[in-house]
This record gives sequence, C-alpha cells and structure tokens, in this order.
Amino acid sequence: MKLTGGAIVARALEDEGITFTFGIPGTHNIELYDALAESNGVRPVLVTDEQSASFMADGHWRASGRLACVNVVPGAGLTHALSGIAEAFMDNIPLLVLGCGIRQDIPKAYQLHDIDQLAVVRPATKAAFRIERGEDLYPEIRRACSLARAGTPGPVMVEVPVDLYLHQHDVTPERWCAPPREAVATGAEALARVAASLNDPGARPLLYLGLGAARAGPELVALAERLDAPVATTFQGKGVFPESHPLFLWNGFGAAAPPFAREVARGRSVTLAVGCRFSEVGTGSYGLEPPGPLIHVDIDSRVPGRNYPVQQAVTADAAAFINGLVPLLTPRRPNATLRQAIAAGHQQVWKDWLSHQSERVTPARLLRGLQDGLGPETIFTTDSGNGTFLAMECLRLERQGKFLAPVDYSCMGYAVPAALGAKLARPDCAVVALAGDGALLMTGLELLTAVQQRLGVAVIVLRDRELAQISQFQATALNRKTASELADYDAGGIAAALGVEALSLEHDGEIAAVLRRVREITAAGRPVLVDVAIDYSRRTYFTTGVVKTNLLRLPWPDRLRFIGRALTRRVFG
Ligand SMILES: Cc1ncc(C[n+]2csc(CCOP(=O)(O)OP(=O)(O)O)c2C)c(N)n1
Ligand SMILES: [Mg+2]
Repeated sequence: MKLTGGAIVARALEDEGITFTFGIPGTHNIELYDALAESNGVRPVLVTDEQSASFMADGHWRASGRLACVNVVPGAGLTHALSGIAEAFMDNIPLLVLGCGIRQDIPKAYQLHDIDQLAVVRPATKAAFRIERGEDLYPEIRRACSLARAGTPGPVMVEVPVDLYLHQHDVTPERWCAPPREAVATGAEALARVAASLNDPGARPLLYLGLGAARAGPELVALAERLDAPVATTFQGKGVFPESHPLFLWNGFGAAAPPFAREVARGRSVTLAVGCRFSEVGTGSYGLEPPGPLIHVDIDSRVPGRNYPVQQAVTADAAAFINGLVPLLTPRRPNATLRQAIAAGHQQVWKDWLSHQSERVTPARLLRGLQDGLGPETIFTTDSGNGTFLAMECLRLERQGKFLAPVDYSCMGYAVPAALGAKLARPDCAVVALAGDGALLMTGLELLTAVQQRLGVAVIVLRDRELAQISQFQATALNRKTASELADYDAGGIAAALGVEALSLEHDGEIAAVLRRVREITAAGRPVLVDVAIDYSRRTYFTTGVVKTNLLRLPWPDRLRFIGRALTRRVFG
C-alpha cells in the first residue's frame, strides 16, 4: 500500500494514543498537518509561540500521564520549543518532539531553517534521531514514544525530513505493531537487605519521596504506615503522598523547610529516598542532610549516590520495589508523640501564614480560597518565581498530578501553557495557572489559544510589579534591586485584547466573590484572567532558607563582603 509520510506519522500517533499535537505548521510539515486534519484521534493545536507547545505537552502529561506531541518546523520552531523541551528533560517528563528536517532529496545548501538541530537538542533530550527511510517512519516513531516513557521518562526528538513527509512510501500496515516492552528492574535482590535495615527495632526511618515514587500509588501510604515514618516529598513529588495524612511532614526537610519539619527530620535515624534526585531546587540549594544512613532507590542507576553518599543504592522501579518491600516490613505501632509534633507543626505554619494581615491579597488566603472554592480535583500550574514556593507551602494536595511546576530547569513562562495542556488532558478538572507578572509577559498571549480551544482555565496573575523571586534575593543579600522591577502594564487590557474576561482582586475580602465569578466563566468553557494585588512581604520558608544556606556556604571573606555591603547600603543608602 502507498501512503505519504504525513499519513504514516499520523497513524503512528493514533496508535500511540496521542490525542494532541502542539505547534505551528510550516512548509516542511504541511503534509503531516493535512493528514492530522483527517485523523479522528489526533487534534493539532495551534499555539502562539512554540515554547508554549512544549510546555503544553508537558502539562498534558503531568496532569494525565498521557503522552503528547510537540510538532514543529526545523530550526526556528525547534529552538523556540527548546525551553520547554529542556524543562521536560530536567523534570523527567516524556514528550514526543516531532521535528522536521530539511530536504534530503536534493544536494542543496543554505536551505530554509537549516541548522544542525539534532546537535542543538541532544543535551536536552533522552534521545534524538533522524528517520532516513519512509518504511522506518511508523516503527521509529513508536520506538521514540516508548523510549520517552521508559525508565526515567524524558523528551525524545525525531527528525522527519520534509521529503519523507511529502512522498509516498510502500508500506504494509498489517505488519505494524507496538515495540516490545522493556523489562522493569524490580530491585528484588536488595529487598531483604533494605527490609532488615528498616526493621531494626532502633531504626527511626524518614521517607523522602520524589515524582518517581508516584508509580507506587497508594502503596506509599502502606509503606509510611508500616514504618510509622514521617514523609517528606520533593517539590516535583508534591501530592504523591496525601498531605492530609498525619505522617505528612513537608515538601523538603532542610533549611528551606519550617522549623518543625527540620526538627522532626533531625530526630530520624535512617532515610529511605525513593524516586528523587536531591536536585538543587528540591533540596533548597542542597541545604539538607538526610538523617542517618541513606537508602536510595531510583530507576536510574546513576542517581543514587550522585549528590549524597548512600549506604544502600537500589536500581528499581518504585512501584515494583515498594510492592515487594511492604510485606517484608514489621508493622510498627503509631508513635503518638511524632504525630503530635507533625500536627502541631502544621498548625504553627498556618498560624504564621495567616497572621500576615495586609490591605492587599495575602498568599495563604488566596491559595486556601482557591482550594476551597474550586475543589479537590483542581490542578495547579505554577511558574518559575515566588508563586511556586508559595503554592508549595500553602496548598495541601491529596494526589499527584495536581501540582505542575517547572522545578529543575525552572523556566519562566511555564504556567499558562502548561495549564492549557492540563485542561485539554483533564477537561473534568478545574485548572488554575499561578503566573507571576513577569512570567505572564512571556507566554500570556497563549490565552488566545485558550479562547480558540474553548478552555475554561483560570489564570491568576500574581501582580507585584517585580521579578520577586530575584528582587527578594537582591534585597536580602545586596540591599539593592537591579533590573528586577517591572515596568507597569495593564494585564486586564492584554486579556481584553485577546477576548478574555479579566477580574481584579485587590484584597482578601474579595476572594470568595471573585472565585464565584471565576467558576461561572470557566464552567462556560471560557478562560479568565484574575489580576491579583498580591502581598509578597512575608518571605517563604524556602526563600529564607535558601538565602541562609547560600550565605553560609560562601567562604568567610565573601560572606563578610556580602554582609558588609548590605549593611553599608542599609545605613548609607
Ligand atoms: C526564562 C527565565 N529567565 C529568568 C529566570 C530567572 N528568574 C527566576 S524567578 C524570576 C522572577 C519571576 O518574576 P515573576 O514572574 O514576576 O514572578 P514573582 O517571583 O514576582 O512572583 C526570574 C527572573 C528564569 N527562571 N527563567
Ligand atoms: Mg512578579
């Protein structure tokens, strides 16, 4: 049978269960777009800038666990998409990046968009390869998708030369099939050893869970209860363990966590870390020390021991390992003192957050209001900025897939497009983007896509007229803000120009009424922008902890220089 490359690729996407491609078409992939128009299963979504395409595909996965496709033209489309590809790479989110290549059928130089794009994208992908022959299109695209999902997930780029898309190829679809599944490492050989360490009657374990642990699902609760261990998660892992559980400690446990979490962690004698990497952001600039010997389980053998010395390194899939481990653990009786310390600690955190009164909107009341007003299924996307840390500290989430944050690449511009991807994946859930007023300037125009796709997302713009996450560091460490104060702009005016309704939220007293209106608008399938006069004057535990950690890490002469400079400026201006 003869099919164009476009039709073959569309079929491969359908068979992978991919329902959305995100991108902007160009001359190189018009044949693919034309084939997608014929497809019942795959919907091509037009974006305003390709960086949003990769953020949308990322948000789609994080909200649903379903793969989406970034569909871009060579060079220019790919470099725009690169920020989101790199975010997905560092945060371990699978994407199929469907790039186009220049034509291979004529030996001409200086072709449109021609750069060595595989070289550009290689450091930000799990794999990147070009398909050379029409008959390879179907199996290679399916192989790319399974590679993206396998082991530690990540983006995989496939370059399809334009002539392969355009030409017809002899293929036998009856022979097309899914690639074989790879065997999963279970860590069975380590189970007895790990169980023995944890079953020691004197052992007081701490559990530290990352996004990689999510696959273990409810078994994580069984694990924590058997061990009677407090549970800290990474930022990425926020929600993998129910945060209303009496053993939930915090998203972290070091200098960037509140005092109670640090204290509880200090009292533990062994750490079991699962599906996490002890990355810089998650650890608050490596401002934590796992208590006692570290047992570190990860699907990637290069991870355990990379940042913190391990006593036991286990290469295993979290679900397989934890399923094997739980039955081997001797159940412990609940320690009432420990649970009380955790409960009292959380109460104190809320007291501290809520004691912050202001004429503007206070973050804790806003975030609580959003949770209460929009319900437990709400998906939150955050951006690189103060909003991520506020959301981390003030939201209490019961499951994973509800906190979508650009953590390790920490790329501004994530929140709005990721929210659109999440809404397309989970139309049944309320979706809230918490965007800084700096970040909104990067990808806020994507609200136009929300209008076009009829997506009822709420974009909450945290208006402080600064790049706060940076200006707060500058103010604390340097007592001077440089290039971090934003020129003022009319966020509601931008929304209006895109056909999006805008609301303004000036003080806490308006939260409930504004959220009622947000519910009405989004329920009608329309996006809404809420311009929030946020009060950032109370620092997050995270920012305070990270400033301290970094200051203490400086050699003495630099530490004194920093402190001296800040003091001099404070006194003399
Ligand atoms: C693409 C990119 N550029 C710069 C930065 C550095 N950066 C991190 S947070 C931040 C401030 C973001 O400001 P805004 O969006 O207003 O959020 P706020 O912190 O004020 O809530 C900046 C500039 C980044 N993370 N990503
Ligand atoms: Mg700001």
